[in-house]
Amino acid sequence: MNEKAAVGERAAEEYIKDGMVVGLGTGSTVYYTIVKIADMIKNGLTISGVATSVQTENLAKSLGIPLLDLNTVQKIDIAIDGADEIDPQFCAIKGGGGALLREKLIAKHAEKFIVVVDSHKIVQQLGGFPLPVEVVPFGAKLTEKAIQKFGCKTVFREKEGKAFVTDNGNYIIDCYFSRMEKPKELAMALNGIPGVVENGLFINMVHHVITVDKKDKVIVL
Ligand code: DER
Repeated sequence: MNEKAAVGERAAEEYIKDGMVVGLGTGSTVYYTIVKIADMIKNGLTISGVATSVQTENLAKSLGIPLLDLNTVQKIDIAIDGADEIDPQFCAIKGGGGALLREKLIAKHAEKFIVVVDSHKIVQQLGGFPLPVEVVPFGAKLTEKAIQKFGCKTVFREKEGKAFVTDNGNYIIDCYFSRMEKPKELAMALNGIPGVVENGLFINMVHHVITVDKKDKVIVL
């Protein structure tokens, strides 16, 4: 079974209604949601999208999904996105694709935030996946030192041998924690460091998770 396709498409079928403003996530799982939405538009659905990355913006445009500038939007009815890890309390780590800042902004302002993940993303405790932290380039090495004080190994993300730069012109530091005891407190503390723009911990934001159970059945949690 292609779990990504199954959960991605289910999200579109389950939640997307005529007239909605839809937050379009970033990544290989929500890709299937976006393709399904385009298909539904071809069959008469009317929605507008707000994209969480340039990558998603290009994908949506290529599929004929109408997009709005986020600053012209009064309300986001629903946002659908993937995640790198999510625990039973629906705390998630996102940012594997480097889009966490725009994803978190849109998720926060959406009336409903849906996460689509294949089964191996469901974990009992966060931290197996490194936590992405977006930092401004100015003083980034000093910001990294401040982040390390939280007990993690840090690696500046690279792409094709050069520093990875986000859609917002910032760097990503991937933070490896042996155990992530208190994600909520960690998220707040990290954002208190001057130079940190945002982190990939999505706490108390997820309304529903669509995944696959042990019997290969798509379920909505
Ligand atoms: O970068 C992100 O936050 C993505 O949503 C990521 O977390 C999920 O990407 P995937 O669906 O390709 O695994």
